[in-house]
Amino acid sequence: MLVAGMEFVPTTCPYCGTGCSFYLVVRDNRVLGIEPWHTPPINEGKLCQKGRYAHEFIHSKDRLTKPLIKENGVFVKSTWDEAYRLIVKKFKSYRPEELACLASAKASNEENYLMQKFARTVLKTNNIDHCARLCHSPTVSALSEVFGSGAMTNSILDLQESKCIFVIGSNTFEQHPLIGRRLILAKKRGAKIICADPRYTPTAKQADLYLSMYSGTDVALLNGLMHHILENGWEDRGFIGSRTKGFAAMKNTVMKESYDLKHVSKLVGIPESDLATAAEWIAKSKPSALIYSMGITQHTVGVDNVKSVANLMMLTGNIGKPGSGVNPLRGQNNVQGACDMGCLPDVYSGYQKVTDQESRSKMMRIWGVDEIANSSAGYTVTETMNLLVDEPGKIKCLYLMGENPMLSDPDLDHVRAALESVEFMVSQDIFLSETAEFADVILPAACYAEKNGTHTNTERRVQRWRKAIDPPGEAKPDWLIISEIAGLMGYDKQFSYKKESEIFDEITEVTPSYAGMNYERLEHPYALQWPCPDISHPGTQILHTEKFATKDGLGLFTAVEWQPPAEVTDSEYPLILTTGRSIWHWHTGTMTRRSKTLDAEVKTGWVEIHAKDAEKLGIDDGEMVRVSSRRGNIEIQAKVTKDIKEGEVFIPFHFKECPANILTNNALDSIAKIPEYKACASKVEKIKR
Ligand SMILES: Nc1nc2c(c(=O)[nH]1)N[C@H]1C(S)=C(S)[C@@H](COP(=O)(O)OP(=O)(O)OC[C@H]3O[C@@H](n4cnc5c(=O)[nH]c(N)nc54)[C@H](O)[C@@H]3O)O[C@H]1N2
Ligand SMILES: Nc1nc2c(c(=O)[nH]1)N[C@H]1C(S)=C(S)[C@@H](COP(=O)(O)OP(=O)(O)OC[C@H]3O[C@@H](n4cnc5c(=O)[nH]c(N)nc54)[C@H](O)[C@@H]3O)O[C@H]1N2
Ligand code: SF4
Ligand SMILES: [Mo]
Repeated sequence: MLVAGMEFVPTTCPYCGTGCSFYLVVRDNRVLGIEPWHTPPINEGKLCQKGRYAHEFIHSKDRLTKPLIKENGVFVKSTWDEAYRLIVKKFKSYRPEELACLASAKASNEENYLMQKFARTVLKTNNIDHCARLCHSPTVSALSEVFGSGAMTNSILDLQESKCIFVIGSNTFEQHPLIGRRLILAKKRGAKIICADPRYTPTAKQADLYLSMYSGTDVALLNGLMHHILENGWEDRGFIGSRTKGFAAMKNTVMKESYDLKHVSKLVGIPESDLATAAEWIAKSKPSALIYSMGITQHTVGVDNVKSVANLMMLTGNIGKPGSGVNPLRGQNNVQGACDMGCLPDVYSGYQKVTDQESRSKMMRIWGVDEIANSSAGYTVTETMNLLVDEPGKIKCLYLMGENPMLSDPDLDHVRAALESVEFMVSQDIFLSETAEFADVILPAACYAEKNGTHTNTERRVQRWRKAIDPPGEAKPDWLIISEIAGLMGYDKQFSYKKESEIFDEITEVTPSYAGMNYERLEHPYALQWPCPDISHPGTQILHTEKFATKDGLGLFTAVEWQPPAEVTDSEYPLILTTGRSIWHWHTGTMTRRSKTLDAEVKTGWVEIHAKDAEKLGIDDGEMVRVSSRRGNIEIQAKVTKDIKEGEVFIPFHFKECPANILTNNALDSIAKIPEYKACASKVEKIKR
């Protein structure tokens, strides 16, 4: 569309997994602003503040515009030729097991697909992972096992059909604001909203029933609700009998005395009567939906938490129907896609296992190579970081695309030690991040407005990015950089793409759930939701309607016992620290802190502390305090409030001058390998000057 010399380019928001659409307003190769695009169904032209100002970082003066090579500790501008020559020489010098790649949930499906293809065909390693590990890896592990598919079962619009929405460990109004809007619309249509969170968040404030719980007590809470439902005979026997297995063992566990409401109430810190009300609403509302996010997954018991959530919704027959479901809200704009594309150490695209010989042979055939990475799973990013410190020399080389672990991984002193022990590291980013400082070569990438591609939102909807302007200076799209390096490593035939749609066509060839898609079909403002198995298939809004995606078609109940977090409070560290986000900022701040509007609203971090705890410590609102854990300490402003549970403190992790991750615990879930960002022991002190 062209108006008075201005072009309106339709595209999708680069921030969160909601996947809102808008127009970029372009003139003279510059993005001037953002205008609403009303047709796409998710946001109907509405945007949160990040989407509204998603153009402001694009033309930042400090965008990377040329490759940089570190010489004697200083970054020096280089040509692409020089940078590529060095990278190829180094990559060729390592054995497959000495290399690891990190893909990016900020980049497109095409780019992520190529990154894992590069790792597996060129470097011959399965050591590929990305930030989903820190985020929804328990969802992928647990829901794949119990439902046969790790994705959100229902859709964003579908939430409006619900009669009761149970939000647990998700601050939907701040982290997925345009999904939050659907909660309000559901509420207007009579739905009851329940919110379980240790903080009285903007989401909790919209709820009809707020359950103020301690961090790390979710399984106890969920088992308690199931205990009460079973005690009252409110379970859906028809659904349990025809669609599931494993019920008896699950029932034996939740019916233990330790999960009756009296015991649970004490452990989780919620009045018995509120627990009883929640159980009754969830069981009787028909349909009820459940939404969860990081409050559930970021624990050493993340997988248990997700299985427990699945138990509750199967028990009440709330799967496979409109307005129901287990709805993990995926975080990054394309974290669903980066997982779908196989940027995980154990699967190719479409979750086809690297251990499966048939899948492996198929990949080799379509990729046109005789050899790819072996058939055992590679290392997760959290394992890689540990190995770098514990067994130096085992992994020697890192290729990172669009990730900033030096602020986003737990226990930053540990991360620093890990990055310092890497022999050769490439960081491909749009900015020189805290992590890029450790690199030997930095490659300048194009951002979302400067390339074509697709990305997949939290409800499995595959939507287009459309190129509006050229990248700054000599920056290139990630897909082109990866293809050029592959070409120079001797794989020019396998990476000979001229444009993004050619990569997408290959994705649809190897990935059954995307098989019926192409760029032409995705031009429609509604795009398509996977599974979309053939070219006439309309896409899928609700999963598991007739049967589950498991081998026998049944949903699997699991007996799950509550376990405390890896680190509990004591007299030295008496406060539970939990971490998370603000509506105004994005993760490590590389983009939002370069947006003048967002930065003007919230300039730095804070620690939320309950007024009674603050009073005991003699701390005033706004005062600088020291927060410590067993791993380190930071100085940060206190926000004294009644909107957090007593005994608990909260810090957003966006701000490099007061980084929450100095404090967090690197203890991992044994299956999903996610760190426990949501509960560790801490103390808050006045700073004596
Ligand atoms: N503005 C903004 N939006 C974002 C992001 C961002 O950085 N900024 N990041 C995106 C990404 S990648 C993700 S993964 C999502 C995350 O989205 P959310 O998971 O909604 O966000 P968080 O703030 O990490 O945590 C959610 C809530 O969990 C609560 N919580 C803490 N501990 C526990 C617990 O033990 N149990 C329970 N039940 N709740 C607990 C916290 O108080 C918090 O309110 O947001 C996405 N959206
Ligand atoms: N304490 C604490 N820590 C957490 C969490 C928490 O709740 N608490 N949450 C965790 C979660 S859920 C997540 S998802 C992670 C996120 O962790 P990260 O993914 O490391 O964080 P981001 O800041 O989103 O980093 C994305 C990087 O990509 C770059 N980028 C943007 N667009 C492009 C592009 O098109 N191409 C390339 N090459 N680069 C691009 C950005 O500049 C930035 O450097 O953080 C985790 N860390
Ligand atoms: S809700 Fe998410 S996708 Fe929508 S505008 Fe806000 S950040 Fe962008
Ligand atoms: Mo995330």
